[in-house]
Amino acid sequence: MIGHGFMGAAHSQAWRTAPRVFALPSAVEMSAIVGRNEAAVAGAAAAWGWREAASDWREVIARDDIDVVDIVTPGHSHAEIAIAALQAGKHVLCEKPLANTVAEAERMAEAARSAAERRIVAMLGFTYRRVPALSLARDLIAAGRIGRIQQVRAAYRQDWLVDPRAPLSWRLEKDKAGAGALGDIGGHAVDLVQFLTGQRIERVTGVLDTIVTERPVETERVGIAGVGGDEMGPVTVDDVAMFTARLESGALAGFEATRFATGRKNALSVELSGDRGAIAFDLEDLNVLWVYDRDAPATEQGFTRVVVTEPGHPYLEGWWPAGHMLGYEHAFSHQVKDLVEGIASGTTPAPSFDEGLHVQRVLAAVEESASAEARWVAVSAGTA
Ligand code: 4PW
Repeated sequence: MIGHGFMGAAHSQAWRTAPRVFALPSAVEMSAIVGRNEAAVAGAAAAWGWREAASDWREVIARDDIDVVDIVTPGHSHAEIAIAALQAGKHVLCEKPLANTVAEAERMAEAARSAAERRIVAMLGFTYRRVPALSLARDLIAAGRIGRIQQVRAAYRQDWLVDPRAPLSWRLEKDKAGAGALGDIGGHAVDLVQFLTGQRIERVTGVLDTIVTERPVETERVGIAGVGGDEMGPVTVDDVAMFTARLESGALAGFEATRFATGRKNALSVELSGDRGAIAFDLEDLNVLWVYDRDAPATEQGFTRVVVTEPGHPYLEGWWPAGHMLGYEHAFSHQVKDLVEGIASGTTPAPSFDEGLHVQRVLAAVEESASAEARWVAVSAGTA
């Protein structure tokens, strides 16, 4: 594992847990965790169950006893590490976003395509696809249960930046994060809509906004928000992104990504409206999928609350008896399960780097649209 922040903890937990819950085709050995801060990475190794801590990722990637490289660093280092690992013949799991720029993402996708010829797997960590309710949603949509999708609404809403004193963590620095709410959480919404509909986004129009332009420089990294001091620094990314998109079928999708949705903690929500029914989901209630069937008798119409905790639901076979809930961390174990199975069969599990590249292109198109002044149409002042 390269990196040892929040995502390092989440992925480590999954590497420990998945082999105990699912019958995996290969054993998992948590060999080494890598980071520049020696004390911090040694602490992470001990706390999360890695056999050793290391400080040079190039040395670790070159080792014969390493088969898989899990990249959980900020986006600006993904391309260099992932390409080197694939070229060294290692399977790669890369946290989202694939990269910070389309050019980097293109090089990564190219490296993944050539690695695939050697049965080397390169998987991208858009983990929410593996929340059972969302996997179920995908299955229902693919089976035609809501018919032709005519409109989609997707939002990823958080509120950890509402406080203007919340510090300037790396997620607010363009050179490390690539983009703000747009890239960090909007990318999840884009991936989810493309995953659920099975369609790519072809056109977008959008706006970006930075509500608080200066914040205290981070003095200590704690969780996502961190701790700040007296020194101030500029926010170089967006706080809010709102955009509309046209899918391959022509259907319209509306998107919102924000860290200023006061009261919304981690609300990734999606609603898909079809000509036979509809599906709705909110990550803040992640065991539930709302399903609407237009064929039900008029007297019984309404969204049905499906509790996705039965052994027959996706990924549920390994967990608890029927009716027992899952949480945020479980999707990471499902990701490890699919990755290890993919490695054993020589097939890259979705999302591939090519899918990540397309998400990156969508985000870049939103940025381009947002920077084009021409999109704003002034409302006429009128005379009355
Ligand atoms: O990928 C996202 C992050 O960068 C996450 O799913 C949530 O928002 C948690 O942290 C940020």
